[in-house]
Amino acid sequence: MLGASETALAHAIVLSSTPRADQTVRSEELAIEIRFNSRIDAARSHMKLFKIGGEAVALPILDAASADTLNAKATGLEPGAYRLHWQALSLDGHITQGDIPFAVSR
Ligand SMILES: [Cu+2]
Repeated sequence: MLGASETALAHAIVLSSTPRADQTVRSEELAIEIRFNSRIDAARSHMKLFKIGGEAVALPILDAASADTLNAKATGLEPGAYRLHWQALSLDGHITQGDIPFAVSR
């Protein structure tokens, strides 16, 4: 079990992401990639996309180009504010999670 203090000391740290936090994207489809500082068990990790004021959609995790990334695809993006929630299991057995806010504009 993870205590609150362990969760705060996240082992899987996001190094970069598409979209970046607070980025505005203009396309209807978005190839999502989150790169971590450690190897990730993609089969036991999750992503969920929340449209602010709208519905939440679970995004299937796609086969990743490398072992330290999570990939997914968002489609049918309408203009608005979004929050991408991720939960990742790193291979050392620790679960970490976080949120990436972004916006869609035409
Ligand atoms: Cu860890």
